[in-house]
Amino acid sequence: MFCIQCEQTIVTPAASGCSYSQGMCGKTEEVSDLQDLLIYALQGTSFYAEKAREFNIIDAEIDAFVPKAFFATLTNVNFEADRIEGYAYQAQTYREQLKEKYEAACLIAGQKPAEATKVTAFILANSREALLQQAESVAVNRGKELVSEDIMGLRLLCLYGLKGAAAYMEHAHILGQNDEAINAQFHGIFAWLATDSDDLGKLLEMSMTIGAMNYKVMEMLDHGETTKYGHPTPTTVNVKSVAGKAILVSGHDLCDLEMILEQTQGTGINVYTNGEMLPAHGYPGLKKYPHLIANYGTAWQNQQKEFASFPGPIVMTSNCLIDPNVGDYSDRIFTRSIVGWPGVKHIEGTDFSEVIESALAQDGFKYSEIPHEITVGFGRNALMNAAPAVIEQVKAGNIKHFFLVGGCDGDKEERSYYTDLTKAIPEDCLILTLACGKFKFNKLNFGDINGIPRLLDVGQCNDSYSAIQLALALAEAFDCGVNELPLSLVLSWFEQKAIVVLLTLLSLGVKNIRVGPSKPAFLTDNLLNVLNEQFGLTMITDVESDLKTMLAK
Ligand code: SF4
Ligand code: SF3
Repeated sequence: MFCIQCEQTIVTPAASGCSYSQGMCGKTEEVSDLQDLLIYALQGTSFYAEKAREFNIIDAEIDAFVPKAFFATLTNVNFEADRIEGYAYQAQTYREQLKEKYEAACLIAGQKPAEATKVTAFILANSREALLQQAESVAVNRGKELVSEDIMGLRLLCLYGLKGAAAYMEHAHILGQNDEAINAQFHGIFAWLATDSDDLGKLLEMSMTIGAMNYKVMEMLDHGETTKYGHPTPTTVNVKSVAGKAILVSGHDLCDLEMILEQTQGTGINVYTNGEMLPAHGYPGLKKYPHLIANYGTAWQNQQKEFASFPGPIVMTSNCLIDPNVGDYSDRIFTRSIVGWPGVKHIEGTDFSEVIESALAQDGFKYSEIPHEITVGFGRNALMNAAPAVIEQVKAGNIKHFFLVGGCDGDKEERSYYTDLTKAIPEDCLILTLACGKFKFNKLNFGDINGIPRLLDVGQCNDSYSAIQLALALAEAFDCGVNELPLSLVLSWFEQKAIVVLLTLLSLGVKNIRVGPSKPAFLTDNLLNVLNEQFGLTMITDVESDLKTMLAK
């Protein structure tokens, strides 16, 4: 096993990355190895998906499958060996289908078909034992002895970045969005990564291409969310429990939440959001349900404690899932889509009656707590509507600086930096936030600047596009580049979605981003130096000195 894709990876003097029998996240060696085989098999599918396009052979089912199955290998998504293995065999079947069609088209056109490569000639063994023996040859760090750590780090940066983009593609697909140009580019990049390039320049360029592609993916995702559920509007959300039966919905998938809200109408069951589902309260198409009652808990790393004390079923619609056996709620948590944990009930399709039955059979909350309200819903449209007032306050000297403090949450103690930073940001500054890292400070009272709330919650990590749009609008209003704005970005990373959002920002030319709490273990010091020279990217240090530097801008 070798996996180094997330912030909690095991790094010791003897090992860089999770490489023993189990990853820090609970992913077993077996699952990790099967995930490597799955990725390799998918790259073979992408190879022929790209080639077949030369003859306009496009298969929508396969185009949807590849990013979805790739998403299953993202941190804290799928821990089930059987399902990962099933996806790998499916990828191989799809590869052969496309190959056949492509070669037939070549024959008709009198053209020589592309020669088989290692990845297209690879045949998955037909037993688990034999598969696991094959895994080492396709591990994500295969051939590490042949290349420098910098090259390997860049390969992984590209692979993990593309994985993040695949996750966002799948989120967009669920919302009914699809873009042929993105699909074609995605397959091309995925197949290219399987060639194991050792060209530093090309790999760096590819990382920027992935970031730029992801910008289009995020735009598509934003379009999907806002056409389906309307533009989020500033909305207050209670973060305390309300007496009554309850269902908790976590993850990023708004469609699942909508189905649950529809199916629980009139049952007396209250629906709570958790983690990255919090921004759902801002969407007109979702907040119209009065039983979308409140938000419960904080970010993913606290779920074993928080889910354990939730008196109803929990639905995990996407990342991030951690071991449900620790908090002893594995019999009342349900997974959806690509998410999986051995022994946990998985729901396919659109029928949530099992979840509803589970909610009715459990106690629910006995008492209502005294409400505590926070405000969400500063999506793209709301930000644009607020922009003239914000610009006026900047011109009047009442708003001096903007901070975007966003990204993933996590377990490490150093992450208190983000709480301390937001507390220390002067009162004449606005703070934009997005993704689950916001739970480090979103219940604090930041007040307002002449009616403009100082903390603006833009939404999920999926909504990074909205924050970029505000930055572009401000730059236009002040007739300068984004880098000239009094704007500082302080990001927190944990998994591969954050990696691709960072690549997107870099590909857009955004400079001087700070990232924390620690550097991705797959990035060498050399690579960080390159990113620092080209983009001014730095790691966070301490609140006082970082703030001083940022405010001096
Ligand atoms: Fe380790 Fe993270 Fe990979 Fe899990 S996802 S095995 S914690 S690097
Ligand atoms: Fe959080 Fe997983 Fe990254 Fe969507 S839910 S930001 S960590």
